Amino acid sequence: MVTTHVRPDGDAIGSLLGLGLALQQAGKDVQMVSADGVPMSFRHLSGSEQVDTQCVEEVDLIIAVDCSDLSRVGKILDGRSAPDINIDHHVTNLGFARINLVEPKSVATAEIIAGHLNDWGLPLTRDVAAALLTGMITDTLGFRTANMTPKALRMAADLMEVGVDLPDLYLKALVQRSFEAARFWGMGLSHVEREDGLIWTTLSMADRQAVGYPGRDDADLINMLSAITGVVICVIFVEQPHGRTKISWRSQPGFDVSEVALKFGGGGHPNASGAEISGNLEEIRELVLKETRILLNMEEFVRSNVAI
Ligand SMILES: [Mn+2]
Repeated sequence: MVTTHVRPDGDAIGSLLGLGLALQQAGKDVQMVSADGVPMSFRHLSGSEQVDTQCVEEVDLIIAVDCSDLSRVGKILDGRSAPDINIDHHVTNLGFARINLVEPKSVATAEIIAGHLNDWGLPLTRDVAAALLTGMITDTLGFRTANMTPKALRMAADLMEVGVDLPDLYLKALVQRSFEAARFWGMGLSHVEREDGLIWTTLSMADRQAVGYPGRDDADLINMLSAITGVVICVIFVEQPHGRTKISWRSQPGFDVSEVALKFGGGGHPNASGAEISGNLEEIRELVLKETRILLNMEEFVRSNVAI
């Protein structure tokens, strides 16, 4: 079984399909499992129709991809042993498996898999390349995040050489939006707030229902907020059922928001992190903004002193 994290993003699905299909090509009997299925924006990828939301059969080996800790895998592992293999690029990875292949310098888990396929004797077919390239495109927002490397660009080129259509993958994974998502953005943008370099907004359950947005995520609004001029750190609060709130942070290089996310039981990357907590939305917002302000002021203090 190959599995990935709850609320899968493009790297989760791309890594799941890329590794799963490559193992199948090599003659392995593979089940690909994602607790929350495959989001619409990645269903064009070959193999996505095979992905189950639970594992029904006995398995000999469990591989988790793009998961920083066991809780990210969701209910799939209930009653099963911990994963045998953990392949991930999150700096906060807890090394929860028997074998842990964690490469934080990789821009995506898909890049790690692409880089090792040959070592593992696995074939790079067009379907595998399309899945892995999708993982790299999405985690780097189209090769423009601060962690981009020449190595990653060369890897993307190698994946293109196999014959995948980069502009088409790019369009489907990153650019296209549903009408409902656009209206959901409108909700979030209408009450965005700013305080110096900190910007934040909230998407409530009522907002989601009003526009008919089907997901429980922020429809990637965070990426548009982080593009606003002068923003150093942005935070988005997405209200969830059962009194929970999902929080996402994005930051400029030099401001490690994964530290703040960890304080709230979450994790991620220095410039892109998340957490999910229970409690009163207003109280959560105050608490999270307070901790985020501390990070912002602390880092700015260090920077101004270095500048002198
Ligand atoms: Mn990833």
